[in-house]
Amino acid sequence: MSETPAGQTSFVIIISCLLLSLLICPHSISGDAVVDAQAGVESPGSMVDYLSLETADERGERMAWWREARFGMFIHWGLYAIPAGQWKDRTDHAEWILQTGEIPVNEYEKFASQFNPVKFDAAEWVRMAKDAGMKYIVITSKHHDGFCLWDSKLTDYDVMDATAFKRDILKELTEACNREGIRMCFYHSIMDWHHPDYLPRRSWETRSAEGADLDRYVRHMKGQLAELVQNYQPEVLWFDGEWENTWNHERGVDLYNYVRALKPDIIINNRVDPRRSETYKLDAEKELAGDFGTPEQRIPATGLKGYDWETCMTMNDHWGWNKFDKNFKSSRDLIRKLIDIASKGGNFLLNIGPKADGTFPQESIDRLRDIGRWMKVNGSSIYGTSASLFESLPWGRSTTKGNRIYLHIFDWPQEGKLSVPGLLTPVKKAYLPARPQEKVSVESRDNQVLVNLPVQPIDSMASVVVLEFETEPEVVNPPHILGDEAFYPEGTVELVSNIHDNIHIHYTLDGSTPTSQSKYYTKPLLLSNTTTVTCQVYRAGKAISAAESRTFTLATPREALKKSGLEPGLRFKYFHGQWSKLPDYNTLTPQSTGTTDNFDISGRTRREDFGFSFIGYLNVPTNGMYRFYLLSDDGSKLYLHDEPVVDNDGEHSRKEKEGAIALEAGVHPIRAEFFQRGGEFIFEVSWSGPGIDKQPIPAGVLSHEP
Ligand code: FHN
Repeated sequence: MSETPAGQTSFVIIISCLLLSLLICPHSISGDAVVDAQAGVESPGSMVDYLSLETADERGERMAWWREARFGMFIHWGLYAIPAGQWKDRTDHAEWILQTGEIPVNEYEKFASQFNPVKFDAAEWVRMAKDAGMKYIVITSKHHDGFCLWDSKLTDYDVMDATAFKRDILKELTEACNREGIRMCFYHSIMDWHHPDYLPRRSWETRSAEGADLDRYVRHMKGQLAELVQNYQPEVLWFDGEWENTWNHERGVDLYNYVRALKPDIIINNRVDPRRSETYKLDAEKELAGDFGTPEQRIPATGLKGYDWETCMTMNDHWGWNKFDKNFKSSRDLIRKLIDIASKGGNFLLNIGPKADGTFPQESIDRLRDIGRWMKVNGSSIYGTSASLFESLPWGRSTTKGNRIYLHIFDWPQEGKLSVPGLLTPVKKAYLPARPQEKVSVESRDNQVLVNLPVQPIDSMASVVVLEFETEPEVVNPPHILGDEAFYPEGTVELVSNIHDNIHIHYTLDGSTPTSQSKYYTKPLLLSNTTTVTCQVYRAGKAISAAESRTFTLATPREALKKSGLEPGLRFKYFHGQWSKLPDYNTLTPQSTGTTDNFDISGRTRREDFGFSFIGYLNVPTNGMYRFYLLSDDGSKLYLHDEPVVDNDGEHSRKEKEGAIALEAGVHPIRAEFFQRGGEFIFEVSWSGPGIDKQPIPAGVLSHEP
């Protein structure tokens, strides 16, 4: 793809505007030059649309190094390292301390004069990342607090002008990375709690928003991104802080294209776009900007199939340095998380929160060293691999690369006999990367392969066995048994195999293991009673997969209540409080109460630390199985007859959970609870049922006691 001339032109305009604007714009009180950094640059949206123009091959070429790398270091470092997690009587803060400690900006700025990390050694940081087997580093160029770790011409609120340190941290790190062949990447927060033009202000702030101009802030942010990209050539722009109501999809797409125009081969995460979910999907009706998904502090159960994705995770419980937080994950846990992520086709971005003096916490150093030892021997089972061909392995994980399968053994088999189910391709040879000289024999038995290993585990962290084949290996997994666990009045079950040539799926309905004489699957099974379905894949009359079994239950509809005189809508209670999961609202005094048409949280009076409880009745049109859905950020729960039907509790980004219950036609007591801690928030209650496609529960079926 050719570089867009406009991209070059706009950059020249950007820099000339920067220089011109610095001559005419006074610094604001907060140290941010209120600079119209992008005055004269093409208006947003006039950028080349990289999202739709790029072909799959071009994208594959651009993503190649990132997919090969699989493992990177995240670094959260900035002024927040100075308080080290403590503010007044609380010690659970970190990089959010300005917000969680409600520290006024002009108070927080004082940390800058204390920031002098004299022990900072970029070469040492990069060496520790490289020795740990990490291939890229993502560091916070600017976190939500707005403080810049590079010499920005667009603000004095940076390490060169506001601190005694006066060294360009990003420049030193970039040079060290270039020397060591490590890819330098920048985290950059869209949300900026310092810049006078960023909106919204924090709910507790007294700093005036008078004259704030978000479009001017966006031009400022683009100007700084131009500095970062042009001066340091990062390989990834890792956006964050995209969830506030002033940022939207259009701005995200524009920013994505703007940064691509600055450096067409750069990779950008999905947090440039508030539409991000944990999958990354570029489809017509719901285009998402961004090149990879970013599940945080979690590993998606089956990965994000068909997408590029990266789990980011802390070693303890905080991103930024908190000297009180000793809850570090063990080296073994971190190695097994790396393996688990790679076995699902993802990257692992493991975080370090350096101390104010510029050193890594010793606990982090120790874990990096242990991981490096393991990676030195077994890194080939991670780098450049793709997801496991096995849907699950009872003793561990696996990854795939060409004509090799890497087995990662967490639980060592009895007498060293490792069973590998469903391998259809003969094994050419097997060996141990940790003991290349040692012979490893393999034998085939029924529908599994037995690998004869030493009696004792090879590596307590995780042992790797390589299986090599003449061609790319083929694996048959146990059939999928698809259907709703509980059904009423009838249930439908489908049996699906991951392979299709010359096979039958034989099954039984009495819990016994099928044989070649059992019925085989030709169309969906119709159930009218509680049934256990057991099935197995057969080829030429022989079982080639493990058996799979699932029980489906005929549900008894909950009886409707005899109610009259109900009034339309729900009762609600609104609460203030800070929770990490739903409290027992019955024990709390509400800020306000009232009635509302629906599960409506617009009555909130702030953006953080609030909750709702909605109570009333749901009028169900006919007997049947009803499915309920809760989409929320943060936590939520739905009850019918005081029985939890959907549990989406906890602090999390937007996430939907569902649950089903059989109901008789008529009125049923319903209760929904929600809480919001910080960041983006959303709360939606939907349902589906006989003749009802998935939709928000309409007001017309909700009522409450008068
Ligand atoms: O608010 C940030 C948080 O401080 C941290 O940077 C994480 C890392 O991915 N991202 C946001 C929370 O999702």
